[in-house]
Amino acid sequence: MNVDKLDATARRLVADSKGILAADESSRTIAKRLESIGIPSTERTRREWRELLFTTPNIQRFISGVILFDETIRQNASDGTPFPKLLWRKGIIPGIKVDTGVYPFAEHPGEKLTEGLDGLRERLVEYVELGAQFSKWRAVISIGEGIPTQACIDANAHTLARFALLSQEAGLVPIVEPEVLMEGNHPIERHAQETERTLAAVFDALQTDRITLRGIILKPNMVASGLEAKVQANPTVVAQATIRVLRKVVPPEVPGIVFLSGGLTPEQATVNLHAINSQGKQPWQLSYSFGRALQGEALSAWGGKSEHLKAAQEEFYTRAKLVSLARDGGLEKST
Ligand code: 5MM
Repeated sequence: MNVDKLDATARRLVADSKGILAADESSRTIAKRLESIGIPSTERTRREWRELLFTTPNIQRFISGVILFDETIRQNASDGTPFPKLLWRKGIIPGIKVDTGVYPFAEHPGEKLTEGLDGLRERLVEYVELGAQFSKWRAVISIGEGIPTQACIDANAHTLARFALLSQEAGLVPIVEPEVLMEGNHPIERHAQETERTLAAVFDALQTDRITLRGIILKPNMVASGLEAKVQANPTVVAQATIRVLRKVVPPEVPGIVFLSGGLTPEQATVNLHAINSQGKQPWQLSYSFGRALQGEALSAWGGKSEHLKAAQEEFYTRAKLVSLARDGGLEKST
C-alpha cells in the first residue's frame, strides 16, 4: 500500500477553500430529484444534468473532487470526453460510490445495513482503471424508539471498515460515511449522543482492521435537531455540539472531515458550516461533501431546459462559492 499517495490524495480533497461534490445519487434517488423538476430520469437526462454540473466554468476553484455513481463514471460528455477525463482536465479528482445501497437489517425493525462487499475487491480494480482515486460508502443510522441498536451500529461500523481496508489496498482513499439521519423530531442532544456512539464504533472498527487513518476522509452528519423537531438549535449550538462530539471520538491523524447536508437547505448547511469553522482551530480540515445543498438551487433553475443551462451553472457556482467561504469561516465577507 502506498501510504504517501493516499495521504496526498486525502489532503488534496480537503485543500484550502475546497470540498467535494456528491453527485453519486443512485438510480432511484436521481429519478426522485429529476422528477421533482418534472423531467423523466433517462440515461440522457442523467448525463445532461451531471454534464451541466461538471462543466460549470471555474467550478474547480471550490470543488476538489466529485463522487460519481457507477453509471456516471462510464458516461461521456456530449463531445465524447469520458466524465473522469473531463474532471481530471479541470484538476478535479473523480471518486466513486461503491456501496450497492441500504437494505433492511434482518430482525431489526426500522434499521438498515449497507451492502456491497461481495466482489468489491474486483470492482475497485476496475474503478481505478476508469480514473477514480477515491471511493465512498454510506451507512445509515436511524433514530427512533429503541433505535439505533448497538447491533446495527456495530454491523455498519464493521462493513465500513471492510470497505476502507479494500479501498486502501486498491490505492483509493475511502470516504467513510456513517450518516446518523436528521429525520425525526429528536432534540439535538439525542442526535449528539447517537452520533458519538456511532462514530466511536466506527473508529474502533477502523483501528481493529488497521486502517491507515491518515489515508481516509470522514463524512459525517452535522449534529443538529431533528428536521421535524419544534425547537431548532441555532447554527452556533449546532457548531458547538458538532465539534464537541468530533473532538471526543475522531483521532487527530484523520486529515479531513467533510460534512453531508442531510436534508438541510443550502442556506442552513452553509451557515452551519461557517459556524463550525468559526469554533477555533481543530486537528482536522473541516470541509463539505454536500449533495442536495450544492445541487438544489441549480436543479430548480435548470428545469431540464437547455436555455436555462447557463443560469443553472451560475446558481451552482454561487452556492459552491458560498460553501467554500463557509469552509474557511469567511462567509460574512460575501455579504
Ligand atoms: C448524493 O446522494 C448520495 C447517494 O445517496 P443514495 O445512495 O441514497 O442515492 C449520498 O450518499 C450523499 O453522498 C450524502 O448523503 C450527502 O448528500 P446530502 O444530500 O445529504 O448532502
